[in-house]
Amino acid sequence: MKLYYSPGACSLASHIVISELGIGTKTIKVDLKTHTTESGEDFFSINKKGYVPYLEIDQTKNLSEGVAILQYLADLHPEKNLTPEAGTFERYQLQEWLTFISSELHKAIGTFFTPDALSEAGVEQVVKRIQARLRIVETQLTSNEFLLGKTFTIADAYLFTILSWCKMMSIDISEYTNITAYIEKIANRPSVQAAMKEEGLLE
Ligand SMILES: N[C@@H](CCC(=O)N[C@@H](CS)C(=O)NCC(=O)O)C(=O)O
Repeated sequence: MKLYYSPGACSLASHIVISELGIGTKTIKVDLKTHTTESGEDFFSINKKGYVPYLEIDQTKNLSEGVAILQYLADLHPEKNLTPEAGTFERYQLQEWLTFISSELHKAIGTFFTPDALSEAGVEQVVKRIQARLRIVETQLTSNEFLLGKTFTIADAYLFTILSWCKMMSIDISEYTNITAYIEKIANRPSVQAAMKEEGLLE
């Protein structure tokens, strides 16, 4: 199995999950500016969507879309409890959060990777929307150690990855004390440290 990733991109969530599971998945770096892999292959010829994460499972199966990849990986090792079992109500709650992170946070915060695409008024509107969504996360973390309760799940790997962009984008999150403590806690997990080191994000 191979994971195509770019350092610090949304693919970090899948990388963290691979690290949590302790499976020796090969990781391949992709330059998203040129869409070439570290060995010089045209990434579009591997994944026609051209974006990471991308998981090559075997010669006949592959997956794109982070939310699908995260669930696929977690379901490989149910004993690691990174996701509630498929078919349970808790699994739908996990999917509720994964969808929220993907559509309400990932794409909104990701806008700032290309800030010139927005007018000043546009930036203001997007920041307002992000702040409203962050307040939802802040409230959820008031009584929950992790997004879904007492244990770390794939939703935490994803949320941590996206929240880590706020600093880079100069989005002020200092008023959210639960979120700030949560980021620090997740950042200190050995799996997260290992994945970040592998991506060259930590010494
Ligand atoms: N819908 C995809 C979006 C993935 C995505 O936005 N990937 C970004 C990095 S965070 C990317 O590879 N962008 C490069 C491109 O679109 O060419 C998912 O949720 O996995």
